[in-house]
Amino acid sequence: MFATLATVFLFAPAVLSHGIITVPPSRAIGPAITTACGQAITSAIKSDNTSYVEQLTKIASSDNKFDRAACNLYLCKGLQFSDNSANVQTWKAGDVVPVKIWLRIPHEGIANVSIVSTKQNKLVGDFLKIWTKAYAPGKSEQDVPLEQRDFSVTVPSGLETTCANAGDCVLQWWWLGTAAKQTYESCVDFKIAASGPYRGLEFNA
Ligand SMILES: *[C@@H]1O[C@H](CO)[C@@H](O)[C@H](O)[C@H]1NC(C)=O
Ligand SMILES: *[C@@H]1O[C@H](CO)[C@@H](O)[C@H](O)[C@H]1NC(C)=O
Ligand SMILES: [Cu+2]
Repeated sequence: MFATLATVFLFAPAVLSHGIITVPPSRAIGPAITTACGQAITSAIKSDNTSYVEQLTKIASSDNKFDRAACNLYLCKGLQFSDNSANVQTWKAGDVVPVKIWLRIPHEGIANVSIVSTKQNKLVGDFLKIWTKAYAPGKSEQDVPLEQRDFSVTVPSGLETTCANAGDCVLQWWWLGTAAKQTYESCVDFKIAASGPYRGLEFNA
């Protein structure tokens, strides 16, 4: 009995992998992802929200409810804005945003943090963080340098139009375990607060 339990615990981390943004709150499942991506993807993310995209792609290929046009697994793992509209961060240029990653299982590789416009799945502006090597080394979360999983980013200027509306942009953390060939993504929904000369008036209103 004990041996069986020990075995379960030893093997659990290999099944439950690998990383997700925990601060600010990141995109999670809801009814919209089931409509777009099918029940199999929803169930997979429900059982492990740190899983990698290649695994989800495989799962999707055997679910005929997977809608390729509506579900881009390479953008926030297919997680949908409409399931997360209650969790939108409001930022303005210059804000320093603390970001925490739960790096459940490391796989050494490369990573970056960027703003992505969701309509085009395109990078907006420069990378906010970039690791061109040696991201997430070691065997357990403690082996990963703290600055790779607990850092902050500064909200750039110039997003006032592109990211004015919730759902148009996400803050995306992207990580590729180069040897493992596993891609991880996690997204935070945000909008840029209206700013400029009318700020005082709004305040008084
Ligand atoms: C991810 O799953 C963990 C439990 O394993 C949970 O505590 C956390 O809230 C989930 N995060 C998201 C964004 O779904
Ligand atoms: C940064 O992340 C994107 C995904 O948004 C990825 O396609 C790209 O290869 C990464 N670039 C670098 C230099 O890490
Ligand atoms: Cu792995």
